[in-house]
Parts: sequence; C-alpha cells; structure tokens
Amino acid sequence: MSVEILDGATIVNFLEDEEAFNASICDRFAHLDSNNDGKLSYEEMLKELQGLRVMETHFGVDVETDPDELVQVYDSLFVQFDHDLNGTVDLEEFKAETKQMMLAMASGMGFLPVQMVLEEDSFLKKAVEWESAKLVASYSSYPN
Ligand SMILES: [Ca+2]
Ligand SMILES: [Ca+2]
Repeated sequence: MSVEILDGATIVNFLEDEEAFNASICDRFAHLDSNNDGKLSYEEMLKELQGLRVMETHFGVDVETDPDELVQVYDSLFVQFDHDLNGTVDLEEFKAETKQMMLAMASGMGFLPVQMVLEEDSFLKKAVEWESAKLVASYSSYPN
C-alpha cells in the first residue's frame, strides 16, 4: 500500500497507451488466474472484486456490510465482467470491463487531483507509476 496523488487524466492517459495498458492487464490476469487455465472463475475473480469494493469505498459510495448483500454485489460485478455469461471471465472480457470501470472512475474524479491509498499491484498504482516513468523520460530528454 502507498499513498499517491492522481487525477482523471492520469488514468485516461494510461488507458490510451495500449501497450502499457495491455501489459498490465496481462500481468493482473495471470496473477488472478491461479490454476493457469486462461480463464477466471468466480473464486479467482473474488480477490479483484473485493479490491473494486475497496475503491468504491474511497469514492464515498455507500457500502453495505451485510454479508448477504455483499455476495449479491460480487455476483453482479462478476456478471458485469462475464459478457457472454458462460461462468468464466476470459482475457478479452477482463480487459474490456476493466477499461470501462477505469474510464468511469476517471470521469468521476475529473481533473482535481485526489489523494488515494493504492495497493501495490492495482491498476491505479500502475497508472501512477506509468505516468511518473514518462515524466522522468521527458525530463532526461532535455538537453543539458
Ligand atoms: Ca483459472
Ligand atoms: Ca465469459
């Protein structure tokens, strides 16, 4: 966990860099796919879904702590990812839905920088790292 400052533009720029975004999606997918069958089951997705709930909490969305309600929330989040409703989430579905969620989050944040606590391997953390790597690259390209 670390505390970072980011705004909507950080996320959008990261999403627009296909190469960087695809690489982080593949990383994350492989990390979640614990039995390496190329698909994410509900159990494998649970870790990611719980992370998404954490993010929503940061954005001040009402959080239901009733365990039954929570199961329903995870179910509906899973179905949101599982576009063809075959019970598993493949890489394409994971990528498409993650992108949607990130865009929704970015437009919710707007252009006012916010301070957030980020998990080490989360997408937001990757977006922040990506941005600072790009800044360093642009500084070092200035003539001395
Ligand atoms: Ca799997
Ligand atoms: Ca599916």
